Amino acid sequence: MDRFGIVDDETITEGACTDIYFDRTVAALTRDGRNPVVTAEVTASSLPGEWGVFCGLNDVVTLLAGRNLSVSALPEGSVFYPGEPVIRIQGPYLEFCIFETALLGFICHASGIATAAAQIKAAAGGRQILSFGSRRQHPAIARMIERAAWIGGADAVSNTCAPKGIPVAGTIPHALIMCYGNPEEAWSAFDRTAPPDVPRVYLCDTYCDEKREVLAAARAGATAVRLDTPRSRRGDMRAILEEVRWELDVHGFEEVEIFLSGGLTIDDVRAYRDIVEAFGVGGAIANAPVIDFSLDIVECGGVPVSKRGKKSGVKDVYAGPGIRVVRPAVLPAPEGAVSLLEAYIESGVLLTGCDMNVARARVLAVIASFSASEK
Ligand code: PCP
Repeated sequence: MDRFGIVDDETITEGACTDIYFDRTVAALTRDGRNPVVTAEVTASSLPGEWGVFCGLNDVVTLLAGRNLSVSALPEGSVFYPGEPVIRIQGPYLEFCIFETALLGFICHASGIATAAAQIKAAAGGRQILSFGSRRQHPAIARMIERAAWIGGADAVSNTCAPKGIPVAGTIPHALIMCYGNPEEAWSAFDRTAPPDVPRVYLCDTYCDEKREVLAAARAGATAVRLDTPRSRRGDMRAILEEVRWELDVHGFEEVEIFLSGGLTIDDVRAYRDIVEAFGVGGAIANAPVIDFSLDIVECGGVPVSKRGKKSGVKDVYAGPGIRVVRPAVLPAPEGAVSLLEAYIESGVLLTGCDMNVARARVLAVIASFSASEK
């Protein structure tokens, strides 16, 4: 079934979602009876910022478990830097040749989203980030998007297909206000039907000036007001936000929080984090540039090899106090440093899975250490 242009799980699992040159490679090697034992590494030579968040390993281990391969990797949610191998695969080349396309697709996309979410979360300085962007991508990958956004540090996500355990947040669209013809009736209808634990966040930009609508919302019982002011009306968004805050405070609604959404960038989050309690971020997370990972054979038949521009031989990533370095795995670890690569598959046997909450905790710990070192 490809009613929505979707490649199904089975096609991916059997290696049929691949670049055709891998089919040609399999044909050539099989005909000539060649299937060398190799080590391949996955690295990114450059990143959208200084660091990236590694994500999508869950799908890689699902794809490769049960094959005659051993796989080590940085744990999901690890912050990584250009040139560091994030995955190491060892075994007969034909065991994974046709899976390269899907494997890279999994991690390029998920890591791009997790990296953007983490950079935005770091910029938010403790304010909430909500992932609102699953509508910016094909619905078939909504679960992957929300998982990656969560691992990257988003506090909640909007898509109801998010993996179980991720908080799903959202209140009302402009459509509800259109259906009632005025915000007051729409807010009231939402209030009467939403479960009690759903925060009463009222959308306040539909027909009138924000300042007027937020006061009406506060009087109607809003716990927060959401401004989704269209680009054409923004002018000076900072001034609008300050005015809204002022009017809420002066009318006795100091506890009513301000949420902001609509085309937000990381710079907007940085610019308004002192006055906005939560940001709904769509495209800036869901449409994040992919991380350009590539997979290269670095050892063939026990001999270090590489194409031009790449370093041959099996590598390891080491970290310790003041140390972060990639070294040939044949050399001893630098003093005081430990290898960051962990075994996930040993001769086909899956050793451990990837827990999204553990991965997220890793990201949040690094973000906290970055902001501590900025102080
Ligand atoms: C949606 C929602 C958020 C948007 C998406 C986040 O906008 O209101 O603000 O995505 P973005 O960061 O990529 O803009 P609309 O499509 O305007 O939805 P609606 O009018 O139904 O609220």
